[in-house]
Amino acid sequence: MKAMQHRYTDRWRWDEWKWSSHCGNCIANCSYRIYVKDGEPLFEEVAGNAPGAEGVPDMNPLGCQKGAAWLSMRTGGERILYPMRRVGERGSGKWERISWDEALETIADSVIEAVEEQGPNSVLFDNCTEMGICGPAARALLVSRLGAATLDGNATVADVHHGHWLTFGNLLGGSTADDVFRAETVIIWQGNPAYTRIPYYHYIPEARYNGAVVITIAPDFSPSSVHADIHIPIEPGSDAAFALAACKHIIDEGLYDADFVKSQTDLPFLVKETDGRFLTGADLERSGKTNRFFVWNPASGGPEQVDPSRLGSPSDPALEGTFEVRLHDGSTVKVSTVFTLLRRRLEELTPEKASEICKVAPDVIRDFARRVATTATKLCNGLGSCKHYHGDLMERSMDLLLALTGNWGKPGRGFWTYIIALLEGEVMGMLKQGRGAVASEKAIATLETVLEQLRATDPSVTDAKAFLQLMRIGSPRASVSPPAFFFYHHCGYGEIWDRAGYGSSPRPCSEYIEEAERSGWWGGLIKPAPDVEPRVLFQTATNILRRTRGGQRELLRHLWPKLKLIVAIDWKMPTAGLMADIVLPAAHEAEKLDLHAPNSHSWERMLSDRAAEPLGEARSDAQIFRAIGIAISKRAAELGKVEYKDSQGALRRWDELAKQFEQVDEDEFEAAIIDEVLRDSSYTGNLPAGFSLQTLRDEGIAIPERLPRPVAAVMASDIEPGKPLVAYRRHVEEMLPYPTHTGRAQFYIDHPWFLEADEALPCHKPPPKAGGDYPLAVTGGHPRWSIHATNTTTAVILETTRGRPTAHINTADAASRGISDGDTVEVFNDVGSYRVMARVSPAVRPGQLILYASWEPYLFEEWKDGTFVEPGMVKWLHFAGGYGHLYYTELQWQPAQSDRVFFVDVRRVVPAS
Ligand SMILES: Nc1nc2c(c(=O)[nH]1)N[C@H]1C(S)=C(S)[C@@H](COP(=O)(O)OP(=O)(O)OC[C@H]3O[C@@H](n4cnc5c(=O)[nH]c(N)nc54)[C@H](O)[C@@H]3O)O[C@H]1N2
Ligand SMILES: Nc1nc2c(c(=O)[nH]1)N[C@H]1C(S)=C(S)[C@@H](COP(=O)(O)OP(=O)(O)OC[C@H]3O[C@@H](n4cnc5c(=O)[nH]c(N)nc54)[C@H](O)[C@@H]3O)O[C@H]1N2
Ligand code: SF4
Ligand SMILES: [Mo]
Repeated sequence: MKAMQHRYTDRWRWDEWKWSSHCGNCIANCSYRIYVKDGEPLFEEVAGNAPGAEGVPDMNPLGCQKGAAWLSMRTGGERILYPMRRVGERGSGKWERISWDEALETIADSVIEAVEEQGPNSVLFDNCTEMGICGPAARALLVSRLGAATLDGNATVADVHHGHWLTFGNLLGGSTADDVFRAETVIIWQGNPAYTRIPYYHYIPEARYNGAVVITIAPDFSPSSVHADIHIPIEPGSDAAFALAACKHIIDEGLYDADFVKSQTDLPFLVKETDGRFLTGADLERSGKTNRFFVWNPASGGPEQVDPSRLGSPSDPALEGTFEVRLHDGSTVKVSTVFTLLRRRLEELTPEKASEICKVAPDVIRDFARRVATTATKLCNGLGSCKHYHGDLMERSMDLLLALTGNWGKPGRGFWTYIIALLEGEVMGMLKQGRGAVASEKAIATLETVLEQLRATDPSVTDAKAFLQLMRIGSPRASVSPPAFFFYHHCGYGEIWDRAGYGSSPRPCSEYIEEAERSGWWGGLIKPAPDVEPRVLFQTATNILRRTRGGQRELLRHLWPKLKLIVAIDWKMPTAGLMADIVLPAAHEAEKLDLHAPNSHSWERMLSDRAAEPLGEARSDAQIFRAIGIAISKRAAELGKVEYKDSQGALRRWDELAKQFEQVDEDEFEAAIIDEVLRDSSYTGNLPAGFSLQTLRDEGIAIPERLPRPVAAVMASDIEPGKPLVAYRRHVEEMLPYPTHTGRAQFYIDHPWFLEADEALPCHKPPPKAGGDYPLAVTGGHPRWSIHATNTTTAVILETTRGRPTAHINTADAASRGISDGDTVEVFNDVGSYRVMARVSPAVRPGQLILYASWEPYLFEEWKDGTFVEPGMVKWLHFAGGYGHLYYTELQWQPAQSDRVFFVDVRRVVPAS
């Protein structure tokens, strides 16, 4: 008893504390304090310093069980403490400890050789889960100065909301988490916030106490269904049918908000019945513009041009009808409004018909529709819809539902999703040439000039469009590249993507990819080029073999043999590290200074300070990239090399890599990065006046006074201190156009491929039989117990679960195959197989198999994990470009792999012991 008492009181004998936070890729933003004694962290606890807003519960306490266990990962025996070099075959597990100098020299030599033989695009950087801004900032310096390539992280993970992009021309429509409290209906759809938004989940039950009805739409009785008022058990992959039937009911019953639809959307726009294209200025006048659109004016009985600079003008167009219009060549065509085409499309999709597809009772669809139409509805849309092959159709259907019911841009309505919550200093960092205040002023001046030039080109160019346009222009020159082309040209996916029945393309997928490349839609973005061999791969805070769909199966076979050097930078050993050549020890979160990477659940930024010395020879990610840059310059000089040709053929100097890093002392490197971002953010009014790293150290939190300008423009909203942030307000309140092709929330995409696919309007399409004709549909999700694989080897966390990978199967499906809980089963289809423990549960929908995407592959037999059965399809339509808002900018529109609803079967192999 006495000893226990001491253990308790000892805990409080700390001599100082430091601000802290964790992993960037739980996409939460929790502030902790680490208590330190004699230089060693004792424990950490939630800081509870998030501010509150008026009329809603405050955010605190932000935290989760992984956060509570984060420090145990520092000393729990999982760490890599020294640079390691492989001595046996890749994956043989034979390593030797080497010095940092030796590791850096080997890396530098391989990079120099790759650059000289294949060009710098043959050096690839892959990243994802880093803690904050310093590692990524240092990496960006290295990659862009070297001219190497980075795989776009939003597509490698498949968090691209294709459907929302098609509708809104951006991905920034998320309000803050506290706005959920003001909703009357909360829909949890394609996500599982009880697991994945743990610190913010309290707003959902709090909204319920406040009178809201919570609805979860999910095939399984998911953990987020447990606390919902209504669980709608949907057939996997049938969400568009469900949503569109609800839309039809709303239209048929006249429950839609006609004013909202007429002013905010393209539903009143006229489309030519002849070719399915919008009626544009170019149809009506010889010198007319293709980006001017028309509605029908019932008063004049003719088409009237839509004002491109203001929504809702003309103010009372016909929403429905088919009319005759005379074109400039003298011919006459029939035109219909998009709304009329929509009514036609939905004609067959009665709740009864949809019920056959989504297996939800017709009356449940009707009740749901009526509720959404009559209440302030918040759509808590997870990133699950991004991961379905036809996820774009699902999201467009959800968007349509919200549009018909006037459900965004107002308190308690619209989307609660994930957006990277940048500071203005980070945005400026991309534009600045050099450091310091003078460089900031110059960057702002240049930005103003370019924006002015862009706006002058056309009155339809709003600030949002101009900012996005600017990013678009910069994209080919930046180092980031959409990874689908890399998968296609260098990783062997073309064969799978072309398999009959696996996708939905009328012709083989590869024909569309080649057409997209020939059309120049992705000009300058395809890295490495098809004729360049990838040579060096750096992986920081990611696990390419686990994360990539079909990863181990395809990458080990097609990519690995081409790579002369694979470097993993991690603080413990990921499977892709086990298959690497060199592993570099990264500092744990408690061992480095960083500005925590946040998410738009709230826009505050938290500090994470250095509470302890790095263990062993670990270094922060930022320091590692700095050291690599300096080492490359040094080795080039030793080898007598001065210049090299980059992948565009321009000359670059080897010594510039070191120079840019050596401008700041090693000890000050991270502090300088953070301080500059904070000062720039303060300078532009994003953060309070005079805000610096010292302010953040004093206060632990940076509370923005307004959004960064580009974000405010695209989100059509801004921060009002002390109030929840509501996205898309300015569209609704000020009639500011959307950054889409038509300037409206756009439901009709008249790109030729979309017309070919019959997806100009949203519709339901069944998930293709990827994997083969098998009875079980695989879905997944992110686990409660781990941030991806990061915590799957943490002892204390493993003790809270079965401690090994499990796949969840329905009781009846298990019984019919003779499977009992705890048996080892083989999951198989036409592309592969793996073995896993069965977890039998009636909460799983019959016909569904759930594998939470988290486990380290090496925890499975022969390291064969779920990726072995994942086909890893991308949807061909997402290679489309050359149309209005269908263009690439970093993190946005681009193809990404799907992993939800492909097909497998299961057989028992080893009974439970
Ligand atoms: N604890 C924890 N938190 C995390 C993460 C983590 O790894 N661990 N990862 C973070 C990251 S990077 C991301 S991307 C997010 C992801 O988190 P979420 O956005 O919540 O997405 P998922 O976990 O993929 O969603 C899984 C849910 O989708 C539902 N679902 C599956 N198929 C269908 C379907 O066909 N229709 C419908 N309607 N529903 C379906 C299932 O019920 C399942 O529970 O979580 C973030 N937060
Ligand atoms: N089938 C399927 N696949 C999926 C998903 C799915 O739902 N289904 N989800 C996808 C999604 S949304 C995501 S976001 C990805 C996530 O995929 P990844 O980001 O690749 O996730 P992890 O496998 O956890 O790898 C992260 C590694 O970073 C290390 N790490 C943590 N912090 C740091 C740090 O500060 N520095 C360094 N150097 N290392 C650090 C951890 O130890 C861990 O090994 O997975 C994707 N893959
Ligand atoms: S792991 Fe993420 S959600 Fe959990 S406490 Fe840390 S920052 Fe918050
Ligand atoms: Mo993610």
